[in-house]
Amino acid sequence: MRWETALIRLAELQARLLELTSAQPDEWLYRQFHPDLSPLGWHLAHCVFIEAHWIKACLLDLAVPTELDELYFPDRAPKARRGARLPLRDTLLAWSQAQQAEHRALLANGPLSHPLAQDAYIVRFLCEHHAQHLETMRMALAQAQYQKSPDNAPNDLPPALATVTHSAKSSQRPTWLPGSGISLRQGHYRIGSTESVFDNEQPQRDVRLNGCRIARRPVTNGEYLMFIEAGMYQRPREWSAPGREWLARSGAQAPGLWRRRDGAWRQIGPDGMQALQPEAPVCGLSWFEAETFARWAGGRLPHEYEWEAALRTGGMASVGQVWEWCANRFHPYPGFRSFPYAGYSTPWFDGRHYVLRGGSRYSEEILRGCASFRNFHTPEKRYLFSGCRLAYDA
Ligand code: AVJ
Ligand code: FE
Repeated sequence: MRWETALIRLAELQARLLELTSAQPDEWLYRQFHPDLSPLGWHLAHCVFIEAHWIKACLLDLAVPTELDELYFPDRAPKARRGARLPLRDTLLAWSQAQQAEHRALLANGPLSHPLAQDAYIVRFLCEHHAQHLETMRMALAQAQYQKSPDNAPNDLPPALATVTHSAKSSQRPTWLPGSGISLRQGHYRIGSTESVFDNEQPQRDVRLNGCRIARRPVTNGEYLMFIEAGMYQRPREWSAPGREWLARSGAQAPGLWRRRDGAWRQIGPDGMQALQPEAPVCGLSWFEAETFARWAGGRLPHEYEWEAALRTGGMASVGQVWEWCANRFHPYPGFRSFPYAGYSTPWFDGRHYVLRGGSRYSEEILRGCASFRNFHTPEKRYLFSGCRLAYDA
């Protein structure tokens, strides 16, 4: 990518981080809306700090004060302590804006000679890094909205019975129409990317797939309602052993971003609460819910390679509406080498993280609908903008 193009993109993402943070009430910059999510102010400052690390310290060999390391390197600062240690609003915003401008100025004179500057690599990496933090900030905002909008009918029918008459619906399952999906023939498919800034998408290679059918679109709210109305949250025996344990522990009765108001389901997003749209992709699922739903519907989750092959084959609709949980765990491709730092992927090849593909409607455009991009999270998370897609053996 041209250096100038990468710089324009970086400036856009910097501005978006600053705008999103500035738009929040004071107290919201410091609050942790979920134990696994950092305060909004921390995300902004972390992104600024990471820019300084790569541009000043690594590329230009400039001295960078080390006293911020303890707060803004994620592995050094426990999430619960981040809010209390952040500077006050005005200082935080002014510092961020000034640092961002300084970083742009340092890059403005053209490509630097450092190897990491080749093809604007580190600038592109920063853009993709910031884009992911922006989405996490939107997840935190959705949690804020969730807390602001409690269910308003506590003595209402239990959730499984709340929407329509239960008995008529309970035996219904989404019907898979043979031939309606994308047919992936047995054969070899290209996986990974040579252009991606991320180490975990490389090296690119061909893998052999057995062939499968994969739905053209993600599972919808309407289809997921059938799963709820069939009483699946009340039937632990239909879940896998770890799924059952999660179900008991979480007390879940519906997707993590659903609320019940006036006897009907609503969807929570970063901007507030909306009526649940039956045709829209279901959003806010844990991997356990996605996996159990797929089995109940007579199918399974796709392996991430099947997902990638199907996207490249064409015909997959609504990509970029929700992240889609895949069947498999996050793992290194054969010949994996970590860059630009070991912490981006390597710690998460721990057997606990599952892959998500696609991108959500709250993802920045540069992340959305990319064939090779691999997101990864632990399976109990349900504050993500996450859904799923059905696959079937051929
Ligand atoms: C790949 C989205 C799980 O946000 O924790 C951001 C990306 N890595 N800064 C995360 C990331 C370092 C990562 N996810
Ligand atoms: Fe980060």
